[in-house]
Amino acid sequence: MVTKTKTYAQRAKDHPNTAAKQLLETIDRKKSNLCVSVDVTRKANFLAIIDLVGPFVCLVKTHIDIIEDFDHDLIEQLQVLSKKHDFLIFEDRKFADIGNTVSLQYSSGVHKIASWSHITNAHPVPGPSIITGLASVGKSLGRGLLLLAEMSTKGSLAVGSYTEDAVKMARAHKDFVMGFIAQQRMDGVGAEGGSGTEEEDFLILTPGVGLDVKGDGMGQQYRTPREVIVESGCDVIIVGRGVYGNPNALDVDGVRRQAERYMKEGWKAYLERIGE
Ligand code: 5IU
Repeated sequence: MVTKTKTYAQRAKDHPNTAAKQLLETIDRKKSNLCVSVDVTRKANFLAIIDLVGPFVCLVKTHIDIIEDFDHDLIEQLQVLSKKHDFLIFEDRKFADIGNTVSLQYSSGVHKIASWSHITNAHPVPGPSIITGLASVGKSLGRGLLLLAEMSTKGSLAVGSYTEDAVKMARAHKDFVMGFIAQQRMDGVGAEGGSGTEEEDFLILTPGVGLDVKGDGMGQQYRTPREVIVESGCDVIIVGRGVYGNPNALDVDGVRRQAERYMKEGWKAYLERIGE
């Protein structure tokens, strides 16, 4: 469990992946391991929420394809907010096709994800060619890829040998894969002899985090920041509705308050984990 007890700053210092290094540096600078997931369908709401939570997050997670009035100006404004508040951008695209197709989905179309998203993610289901396909676009831009090793939903099939094989795929492509979407640390998973390797430092970003409810009635399962960061050794908590509530009746002070609350809980858990 090497990376579990190291500080974010120590890990940032010699991380070989540009996006991972940027994220670890941002976490350390802002003392925030909170990523807010902004799953709303109107551009104005999307930007308003990001401007409110910006001071409290290291990362903003997007689902750009759900925005009904998407335009290029939205991306420009998102980038302005990313500079203003000092956070990175993670498009939660969950690529899942053959290498050639994902390289086009990543670089082209309406959204041109690779041009603005520091981090994106992919299902390992097609095998290693999904990584090489995405790397052919993103690597030279200094982007990072997260593999979906596990999911937070009830009955997820991403368990056991599937998860182990995802970790093995990542180990073979450390130049572009910076970590996992998972529910626990992956150190040692799928490794010979069952131990983690000293030289690998995959970041674990974890959705399914909430302080007030345990689920959403649609399969989502929530755990607390402490369970995620201390007990499971993950690095970044991803929180959506727990922060922004009802996007159609935006409570401006409430959003700010919840973002600060989750940021503080996430940081407190991290300090406990590293023994401070
Ligand atoms: N998300 C999950 N669970 C997963 C993966 C992604 O919840 O296993 I992979 C996404 C879905 C949504 C966000 O965009 O993270 C969680 O939002 P809520 O905190 O509102 O449930």
